Amino acid sequence: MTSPAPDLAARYQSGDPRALARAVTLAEAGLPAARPLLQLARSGGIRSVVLGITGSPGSGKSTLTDALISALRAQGQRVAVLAVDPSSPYSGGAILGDRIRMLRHHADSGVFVRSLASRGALGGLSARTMAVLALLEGGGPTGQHFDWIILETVGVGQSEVDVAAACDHTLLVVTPAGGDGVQAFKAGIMEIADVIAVNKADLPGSSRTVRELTSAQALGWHDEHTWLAPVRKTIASEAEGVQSVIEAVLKHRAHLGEAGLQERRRLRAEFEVRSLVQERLLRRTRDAGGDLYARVARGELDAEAAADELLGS
Ligand SMILES: Nc1nc2c(ncn2[C@@H]2O[C@H](COP(=O)(O)OP(=O)(O)OP(=O)(O)O)[C@@H](O)[C@H]2O)c(=O)[nH]1
Ligand SMILES: [Mg+2]
Repeated sequence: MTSPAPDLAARYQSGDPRALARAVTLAEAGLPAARPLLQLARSGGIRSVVLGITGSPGSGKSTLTDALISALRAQGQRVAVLAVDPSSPYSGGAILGDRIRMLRHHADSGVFVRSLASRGALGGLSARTMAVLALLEGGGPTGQHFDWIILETVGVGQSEVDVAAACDHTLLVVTPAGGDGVQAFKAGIMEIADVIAVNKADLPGSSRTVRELTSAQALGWHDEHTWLAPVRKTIASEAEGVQSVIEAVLKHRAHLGEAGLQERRRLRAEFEVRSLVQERLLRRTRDAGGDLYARVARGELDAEAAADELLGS
């Protein structure tokens, strides 16, 4: 078992980027050596705007992230980016491309970029992603911490629901429908978005897409307290509309308030712990289940009894 260098915690707390990188590696691997660092990290409380970005493959999430980094840096904000590759065929070479693009921020000590392979047992975001987010928030003394942490994931399968559970704010990136026909938005997607960017607004159909989104929101149940995700047009490749996205996120943060933010953090912790429970249960059922399944298949044991046996063991 790897244990951290004795001074790792001290270097991590002092804001040493190499210590942070090492801590992230330990947490990503799920090594016990990360646990004391994580406790340190979490004792620092809320210091960062944790923004999840999701949306279909190719919608412009990485381009927008890159533009957000530049805009935030221009305002003196320190930014960490975590790109989660759900290991789907969609994003095959894209992570490498993203890395290259973000290299222009590489020499900037106010920017920290890291890619993670998603090893979530269910193909979603794993508890390890949550641990890495906590490390990013907790590193360095106040003033040298990251003001913003951006989590980019491809919106496939479970991951876009997970991203909402993992972050303070969720930015959904969509693209104009183009041509004819009403754009179909995946069920549930409107509920998880706190801010919506209609990116590629240089392409035809963006105004109609904005209208479709806002009228879909108006149809849903809401009262005067309901947060309706602001819909903003962006041209990420030209860095257009980026400031209005930042303002919309901050408006959502003000809407949440201190109590709302604390509640989001509690939900994030719940998500993390439940992910760990799920992973462990899946591992246990995979490792211990072999013969049990054959017995169920042969009619020797009913499935409910097999489940009891696995959970009780
Ligand atoms: N026309 C136009 N193209 C854009 C815009 N923003 C991004 N793109 C292009 O869209 C393509 C995909 O952009 P990415 O930023 O890689 O998209 P992504 O959502 O991160 O993609 P995945 O990570 O693979 O899901 C690239 O070729 C970008 O240059 C935009 O505002 N307008
Ligand atoms: Mg990308």
